[in-house]
Amino acid sequence: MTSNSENSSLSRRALFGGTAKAVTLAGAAALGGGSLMASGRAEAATGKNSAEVAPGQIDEYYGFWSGGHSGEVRILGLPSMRELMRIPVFNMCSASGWGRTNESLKILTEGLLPETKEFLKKQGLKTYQHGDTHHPRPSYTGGKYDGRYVFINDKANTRIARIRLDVMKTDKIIEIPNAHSIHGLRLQRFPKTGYVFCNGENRIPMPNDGSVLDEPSKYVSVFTAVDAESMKVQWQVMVSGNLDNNDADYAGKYVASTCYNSEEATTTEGMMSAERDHLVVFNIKAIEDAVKAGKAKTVNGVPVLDGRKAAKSQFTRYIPVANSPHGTNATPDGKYVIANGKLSPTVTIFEWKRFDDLFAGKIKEEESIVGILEVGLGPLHTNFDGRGNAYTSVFLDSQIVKWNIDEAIRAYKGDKSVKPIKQKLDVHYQVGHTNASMGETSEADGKWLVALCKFSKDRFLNVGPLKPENDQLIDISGDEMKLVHDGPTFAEPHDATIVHRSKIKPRDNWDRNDPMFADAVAQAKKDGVNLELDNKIIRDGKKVRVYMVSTAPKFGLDSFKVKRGDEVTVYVTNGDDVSDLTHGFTLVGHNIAMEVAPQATASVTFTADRAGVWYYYCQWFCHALHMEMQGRMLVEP
Ligand code: RUQ
Ligand code: CUA
Repeated sequence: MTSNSENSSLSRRALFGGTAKAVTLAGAAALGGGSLMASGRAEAATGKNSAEVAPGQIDEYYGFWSGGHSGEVRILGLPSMRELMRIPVFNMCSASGWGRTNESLKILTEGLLPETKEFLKKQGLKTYQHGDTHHPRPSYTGGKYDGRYVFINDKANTRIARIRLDVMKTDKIIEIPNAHSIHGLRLQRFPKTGYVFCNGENRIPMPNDGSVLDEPSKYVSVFTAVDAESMKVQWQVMVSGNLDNNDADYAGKYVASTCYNSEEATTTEGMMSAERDHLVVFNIKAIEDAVKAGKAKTVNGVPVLDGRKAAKSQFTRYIPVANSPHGTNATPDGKYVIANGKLSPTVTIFEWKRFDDLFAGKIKEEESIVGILEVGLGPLHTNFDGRGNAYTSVFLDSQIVKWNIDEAIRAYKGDKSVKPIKQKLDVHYQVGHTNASMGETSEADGKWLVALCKFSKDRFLNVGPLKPENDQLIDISGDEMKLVHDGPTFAEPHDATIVHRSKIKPRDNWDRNDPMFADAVAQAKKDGVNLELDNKIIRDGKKVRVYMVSTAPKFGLDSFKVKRGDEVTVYVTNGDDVSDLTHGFTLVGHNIAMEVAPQATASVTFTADRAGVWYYYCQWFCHALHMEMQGRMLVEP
């Protein structure tokens, strides 16, 4: 029915209709023409902070960067903005063998739903091959980073993952039942993490088994709480509208989430038609009590409560805010939470403690709002310096807007003597998330801010039609923000968290008792093999287990022989107890490569179905004789 031209004339009408929404969208459309970027380049300038990290010097902060649709997480050093490491999470990694080794495949498969496993098997796959990471969040104890984990969502395949900060590797991945694409992800801050709060963005039928199809009024979206230690889903709450971003308070009582599409429509126009959407507030205690009292229904093994608007439950409150809010950010003093307008040029400030009265029925929804401030076109996310200032990323204006929280509240009350907006800084271009050093903790230190810009356009050498994003570093230590660095990044860091290096203590070498390779240790024990000393081939019917120790520059076995059709598992243990001495194992022509870091064991299983001579070699440069670190697999026909 709708041809392309009808679609485009319809959207043109919407664009030039003259409303605030239309202006917002028109800006987005103009982007394609490149006419929006009138702002000149901000000159690099040095504030009282020095962004220079000389050769041999070490950064003061870790930055945990999402890798967007690359499916990974990256570690950057700040202020240098140097990329230090990539942590494969939902993606397959050619270098480390993530997605190919037995250890990583276990993590990538064990948390999948049974029907997903079945579906993937029919596609000839063991797991999803990609992911879309947005929100990397380090764990808390008492509102401060505790250096245990980073959690991250996968919007594409409705999963969440946990990364261990002692080894900087993913150790758990689970798929969330009853939800459809996990977008917002934040953590319980107090007393500790605690729960991982996951926003199911899209609305679907529950259960989504084909019995309901094109009846959107029957769809729901769900809010999920996962236990951070066991990585098991604890409970879910059904919600009206589409959940976007959430944040938790500093008291362990509430989580707030922006929620768009109160219209519950399935078209873009429909989703924008109402003037107001919501901030949904979740009452953790009320939810826990109801789950304990058995008031939840069980769907796919999970207790589910009805927190939809019409249910008028004690689990949720729906506070009207201007159309399609996006980011939700809790202030580090523990007092406020801010919803960022997106289609409205405003940020809305709510006071956490008023939610007590709201749930007690003593105040109306709107009365939990203590401020509304106009910041510019397209506010998306806000972060904090711990000195009472907020920094909001404004997408369409391509600016970071610095404003004072107390003054914004006073201005809202009618005080005309204050000017809450302190500065607007051009960024390049179309900024999404912004994050300040320690800004999501009670220890916000106000030194650095990053602006994760979605477009780089003219800022770098032209690398063809696909351009990098631009992650900019801003010094916020003084009265004025100063742009100090441009950092090109590949698809697509949505969000980042900046953690002082004192909070994280990674290991140098693996512990031989690490759970990552506990299965290999257990199998070796059964085979009477000492993984650290023995080079052995164990035949067990058609299964062959090859154990070898790699010590620079030699594999424990120069060759091993198997029969065509054998199921072969190769276990390589890195016997070098030397920092930074990683080995690898690449088997030519077999789709096999794996990383074996100091004191680790890694393993891979395959069918030896190609008769002949096949070399394996170490792909991680380890020694002057690294090229000679090789051996042969001999496959009998
Ligand atoms: S959302 S650009 Cu996926 Cu974090 Cu706001
Ligand atoms: Cu071992 Cu290269």
